[in-house]
Amino acid sequence: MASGSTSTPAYLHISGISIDFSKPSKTIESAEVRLCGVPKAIVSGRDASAGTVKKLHEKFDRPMKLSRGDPFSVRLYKKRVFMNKHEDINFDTADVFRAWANGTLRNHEYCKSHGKIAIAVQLVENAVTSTSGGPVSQASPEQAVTFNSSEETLELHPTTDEIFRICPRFRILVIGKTGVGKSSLINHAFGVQKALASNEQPGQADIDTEHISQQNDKFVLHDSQGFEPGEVDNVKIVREFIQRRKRMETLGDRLHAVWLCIEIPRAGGRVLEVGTEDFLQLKRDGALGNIPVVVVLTKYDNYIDHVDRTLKDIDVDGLSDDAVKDLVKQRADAELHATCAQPLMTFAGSDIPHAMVSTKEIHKEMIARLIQITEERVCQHVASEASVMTSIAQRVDPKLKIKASIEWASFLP
Ligand SMILES: Nc1nc2c(ncn2[C@@H]2O[C@H](COP(=O)(O)OP(=O)(O)OP(=O)(O)O)[C@@H](O)[C@H]2O)c(=O)[nH]1
Ligand SMILES: [Mg+2]
Repeated sequence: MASGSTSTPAYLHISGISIDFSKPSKTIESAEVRLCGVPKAIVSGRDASAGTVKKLHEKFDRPMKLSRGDPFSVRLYKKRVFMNKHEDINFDTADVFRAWANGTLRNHEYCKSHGKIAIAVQLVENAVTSTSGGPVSQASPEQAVTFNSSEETLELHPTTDEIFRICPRFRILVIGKTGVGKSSLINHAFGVQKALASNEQPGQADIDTEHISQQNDKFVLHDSQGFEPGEVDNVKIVREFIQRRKRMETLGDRLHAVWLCIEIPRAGGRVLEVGTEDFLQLKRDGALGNIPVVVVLTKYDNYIDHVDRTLKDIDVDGLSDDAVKDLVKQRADAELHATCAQPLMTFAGSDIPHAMVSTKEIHKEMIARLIQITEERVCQHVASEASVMTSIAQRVDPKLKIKASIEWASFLP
């Protein structure tokens, strides 16, 4: 039977999964599905007498909710002699949605082959149960919204389900002058290709506009164009926005963090300008409340290139390529400490952390560090639920998501 659906739904639910290893080449010990980095073991269908696992299948009593941009994979653990050895089979979730919308799925199953392994993912659209615990039914997206108030919507996982209900998205305000690298940073941090709608020109964005990406709907972005020296209007707009969001009733509507982006100045330039100082002063004086503000110093790689260019022959004589790289990094970090980190700490104090970033792949860990700093502050100053959403929304470091789900589990009764 074809799926019969012609439009692309906002969500699909995964109601079960089957993995067939019956072709002889693999020696699989166990497997799990991983949605947004949160693992769930596939345990049914094991035949202990058979030695190695030939088939696994799992039916989820509470189907897992799949959004279009969610990372979804199956992890296979090889037999014990290769302890800790695993292999991830990633699914292209956009393709899953496409296949559903095209009506090409047989029996509502999305099938994928990986070498000699066959995986079938059973899907339902907007699965709901009745409060009486009756059978699973299917509903249109509109119906599902109505059912939400009176009936239980089936969700991802007991733990993440609870988090999504309390705080459906990580809400962040990104401030920075045009060209400092806001959109590029968001794209890398949250794994999206376009952070802002294409009809919006730089500088025209309204701070109240909620940008939600189809590729990752776990975060909502507000955007502001930074502070020009001597111009007080934008400081006022941002302050009022933060105060307005602070008064909102639900955690999901409140702002969870601010990234104030500043491009690392070229040698001799000042890191803080008057408008930025005015904003940081507000934060320091408590006028913005608890909202975590992280200063993000962008385009670190440009500074590395600059230091590299200033090296003299005598500095690098006899050094290997790696040693030259280390030397450049040490010099850059020492200079940036003196010209950026120190003045920032002196002005902003220890309550306003900073992180340097670059969107170049080799500096990926810098964005992971920014996420980690942000997550810690959100946890301390906003709410643990929002900090878990910070980790779930990011797409830089899968380990953070697992940590988030484990930590969240300890909050539950
Ligand atoms: N070298 C380098 N270039 C970067 C980095 N981040 C962004 N860029 C480049 O800087 C330019 C501006 O980046 P955007 O992300 O569009 O800047 P923005 O702050 O969103 O600018 P507006 O949308 O105009 O406000 C682009 O050409 C990016 O490719 C980085 O880490 N290193
Ligand atoms: Mg932009």
